[in-house]
Amino acid sequence: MKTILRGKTREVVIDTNGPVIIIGECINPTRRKKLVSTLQERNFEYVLELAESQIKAGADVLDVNVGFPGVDDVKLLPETVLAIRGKFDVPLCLDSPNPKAIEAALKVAGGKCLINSVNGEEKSMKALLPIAREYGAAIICLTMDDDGITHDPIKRLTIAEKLLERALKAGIKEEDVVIDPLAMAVSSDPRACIVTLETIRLVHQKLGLNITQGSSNISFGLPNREVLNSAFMTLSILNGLTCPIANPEKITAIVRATDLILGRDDYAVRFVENFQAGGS
Ligand code: THG
Repeated sequence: MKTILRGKTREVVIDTNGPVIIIGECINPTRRKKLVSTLQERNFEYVLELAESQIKAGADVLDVNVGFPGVDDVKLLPETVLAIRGKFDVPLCLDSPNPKAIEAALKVAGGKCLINSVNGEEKSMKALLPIAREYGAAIICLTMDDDGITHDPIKRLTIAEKLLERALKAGIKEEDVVIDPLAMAVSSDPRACIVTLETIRLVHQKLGLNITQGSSNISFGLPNREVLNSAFMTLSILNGLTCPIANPEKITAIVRATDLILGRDDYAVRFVENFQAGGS
């Protein structure tokens, strides 16, 4: 399965049989006070710094999340997208719970974006699937619905199947559906990661779709987050994860190593390139 995303001209292919595509997570106000204060002043210098450093570190796509209390994201998300677009030809993953902000951003983004995200709630599907169709965007589908979050991987698979069916009905192509199995903090639920890993395996095996996740979520509240995130990344990729949302400055080396081990990096070209670029 191939999901194609585009910046202005640059194309990125997320291929279930290809190397892992990293969606950079850092344009996100969670734990970044400086991002909130600069965005409040409509100063996009810091956003552009984060974009550049992530691309250098191996991000193929950038997640753009400008959510903080009191924000008018219908205005700010498109403004941020335009600032990034002015300097970088990279596909964008538009991360907002507000469908109006997503639509406003899609209007100015051009190329082919990834919408982050729809979920199995009726309200969410009704609002977002037509927008994805209208703008020709790909869409991340979270495996939760009106009953909330289930801890049963088979039920998460069933929600993924429902989302796929509804997306197809709305005129979205199968390859433009990307499933999120839900990665959550293992500090508060000891089975959180194993449920996610099993969901990845099932979605990969039964649906063959591309799979994303907010990989760094799992280590909230724990020390040595990098080590934990790395271990989880490797296991997730083995099970079928193809396009994690993660911090490229911390995760690219382990992703390249895993691709090499899994036979997706002939002659270790990408692994060596990342090492030579000083990447970790
Ligand atoms: N699924 C989807 N989208 C998402 C998430 C998801 N978007 C938001 C979030 N979850 C993923 N993004 C982040 C961004 C930052 C962090 C965690 C998740 C974070 N970063 C640490 C920091 O900046 O200090 C660094 C983490 C590290 O050690 O690498 O905590 O689940 N579809």
